[in-house]
This record gives sequence, C-alpha cells and structure tokens, in this order.
Amino acid sequence: ESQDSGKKEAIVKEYACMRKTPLKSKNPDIVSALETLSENAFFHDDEARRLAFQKAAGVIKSLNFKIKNINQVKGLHDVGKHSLEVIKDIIEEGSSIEVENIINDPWFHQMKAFQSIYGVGPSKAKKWIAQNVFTIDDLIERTDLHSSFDHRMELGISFYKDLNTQVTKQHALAIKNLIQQHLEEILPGCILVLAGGFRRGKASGHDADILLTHPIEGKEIGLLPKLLNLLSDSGLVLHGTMETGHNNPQTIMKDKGKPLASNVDHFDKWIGIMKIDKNLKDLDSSDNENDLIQLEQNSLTETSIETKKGRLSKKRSFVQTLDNNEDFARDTKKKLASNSKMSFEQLLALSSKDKQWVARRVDIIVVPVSQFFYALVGWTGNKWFNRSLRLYSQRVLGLKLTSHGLFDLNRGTSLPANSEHQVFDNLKLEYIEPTDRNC
Ligand code: DCP
Ligand code: MG
Repeated sequence: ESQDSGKKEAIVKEYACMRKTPLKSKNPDIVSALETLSENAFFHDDEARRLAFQKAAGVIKSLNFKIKNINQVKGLHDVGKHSLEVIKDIIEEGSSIEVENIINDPWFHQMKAFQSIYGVGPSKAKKWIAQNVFTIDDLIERTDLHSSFDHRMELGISFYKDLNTQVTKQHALAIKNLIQQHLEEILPGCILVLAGGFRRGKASGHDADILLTHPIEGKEIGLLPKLLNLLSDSGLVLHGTMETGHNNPQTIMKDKGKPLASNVDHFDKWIGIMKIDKNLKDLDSSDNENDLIQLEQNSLTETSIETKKGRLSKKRSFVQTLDNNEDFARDTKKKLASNSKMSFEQLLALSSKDKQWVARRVDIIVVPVSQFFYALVGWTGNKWFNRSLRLYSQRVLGLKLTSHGLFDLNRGTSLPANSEHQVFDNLKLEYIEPTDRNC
C-alpha cells in the first residue's frame, strides 16, 4: 500500500470501553449529524436505529484525526452502511440532506424542547404535539391539559427556565460543598465526589450528580433521610424522591435480570430539585479528585472483606439497624411529601416572582465504601460507556458489572476494588481516564 494519507485506515477496538473517547471530537460535524439521527430515531421509538447511529457516533468520536476521505472510515467497526452514506455526504457535500431535513423539521425541535422538561419523556411529548401544543407557554395556557400533569411535570414546567439553564462545574462544586457542610453536623468525615459529566471534563451540565460515602463501612446507613431532613429544614429542598433501605449486601446479588436492562442500582438515593441561593459563591475548588485519593488509601474494612470473600450473609444486628432507619426514613419521606404539596398555580406563582434562589437538579447517591469505586465508574458514565462496559463484562468475562460491583452470579462471589484503576484491572481492561469516557 502507498503512504497516501487518504487511504490510511484506522483501527477501532470492538468495545467502546476499550477506546479513548475525548469530549472534543476531531470530526464535530459528523458526530453531530450521527447523534441527530440517533436522537430522531429515539423520538420515533426505534431503539435499534438509535443504538446503531449512537455506536457509529461513538466510533467517530474516538478517532484522533480529521476524516478527509471516506476510505478512512470504510470497514470500521460499528460504522454501518447508512452511517457511511451520511459521512460521505458531509465530507463531499458539506452536509447530509437526511440530517438537514430533521434539523429543519419543527416536530424535531418541539420534541427536543418538551423532552428537556423535568418529568417528561418522548411519549408524553408526542401526545402534546398531536394535541397542537407546541411551546412551554402553550402548556401553561392550555388549562384543559393540566389535569394530565403529574407533580414532576408541574415542577418541570413551572421551573423550566431555572432547570434548563446549564449548571457550571464551579456551581456544581459549590452545591456539593453546601451539602458537605450540612453533613458535618450529622456525620463528620463523609466524602463527596461530583460525578456525571463534570468528571468527564464537561464545563456545564443539566444536574449535579453527587456520590456520598464514609471511609468506615456502615456509617452511611440511614444517613440520607437525616441529610434530607436537615437540608429541608434549611429551606434548600424544593422537591425530590428518596429511595432508601437498599444498601443491603443481599439486594445487590438479587438483580439477576437482563444485564442491560439493569441500569438501575439499589443505592439509597435522592433525586430532586434544590433551592440554591443566587449568591452562593462559586468555589475555586479542585478537591474532587483529592477526596478520591484519600479513599483509595482507605484500607478495606471488615464488612468489605466479607464482600471480598463473597459471604454476603445477612447479619441480624445489621438488619435491625436497617429497620430502625426505615422508620426514620418513612417519617422524613412524609415530611418531604407534605412540603411539596404545592399546586400547579402556586408553583407557577412561586417561579415567576422575584426570588433569591434558583432551582437546580441534584442527585445524591449514598454508597457503602466497599462499593464506592464501582459506583463511581457507573455514575461517571457516560451512558454509552457504561453500556459497553457491562456488555463486554457479560460477553467476554461472563461476569455481571453493576454500580455495586463485579459479580460472578454462578459462584455468588464478587471482586472488590479500592480504586477506579482496580475496577479496570478486575475487568482486564486498560484504564481509561474519566475524560476519555465520552462515547
Ligand atoms: N447513570 C447511571 N444510572 C442512572 C442514571 C445515570 O448509571 N440511573 C450514569 C450515567 C451518566 C451518569 O450516571 O453518565 C450521570 O447521569 P446524567 O443523566 O446526569 O448524565 P451526565 O452527567 O452524563 O449528563 P449531564 O451533563 O447532562 O448531567
Ligand atoms: Mg449529570
């Protein structure tokens, strides 16, 4: 073969989790076109197409050169015929008619706008468009529709402006710090890490994903309701749903469902909306990764050694603690629910008046330290990186990877990890930095 650069073919590894995928692609136009096609397929309920275009986009994102010639991508893993045509059009014509048609279709933009409302999915969005509802204002004005809104949608519509303003990384770190300050009153020594897109290098995102653990295994049990109680008393909670009682070694082995269907984990978590003071100072904070180093040096505690040996037995005292905590959790849930009994009209009034705070989406996930680094990988994402990791784990290793650990379901054992590097070692994969997990 000649050295003609146009002929050089890239080698792409089979699984996305084996490739470095940086945030910034060398071929942004192509990536954006393929992702538009993927999103459009998603809006049309075509999961297979959505995935095919998403995978092709993932491959293109991992290329470290600008595509100049279609031959450079012909035969690449996961780049199908349809994707190739689109890429060819963009290289040769500057754009793809198919993609342009989607971008110029008002339906696509209406779907995008409705989809971005907290609590709204594609089927609801489609229904509204079919009922001649096209804008967020329409949703407010069309009182005939209001009875079909659930509380989450009412919040999403009322606080659309706040919630659809991107959260900067500095602001997300400030929110993390605010939560940390409250935790000090309940249980000193907790470690919080800002995960999600920010950890992958994004400068802004739609929410703050905060992982919370304590270096001593077991200390985290029952912590979340106490924290939410305090945050609520401080006037920091607008709305949220709390899941508790899951941090139980028995639960994590139960989920023998389809490997890809189990995107859900069983951690205690709160998914909600906080009221963040407009004057909250952004922090010049880089302590996120330092906290991790502190955790990596944390020696395995007794409980985690048990997990290591795969003896996930239920201890009576442990179960009792859980039961007591559940009572408190129930009371806190009641209290939080009564706080969020505001009607749609009240919410609209609240959001439109001059307020001193902004509504921010925050997820708080409480993780036992022995499972922390698996949870960190899972909650750092991105979604497609996770999908690839889990698929690889299942198909190549015959092991089940979740945010709780890496399990051999037949033998009832699991492999512990004291760092993200160890998670990759356990998976027999080369380590991929968080900033290279943007598939
Ligand atoms: N995740 C998960 N299980 C869930 C929800 C999320 O494993 N039930 C993972 C995948 C995501 C990460 O957690 O990459 C954070 O979820 P987000 O939806 O917040 O996604 P990002 O943080 O990547 O995007 P954004 O910047 O829009 O917040
Ligand atoms: Mg996020």
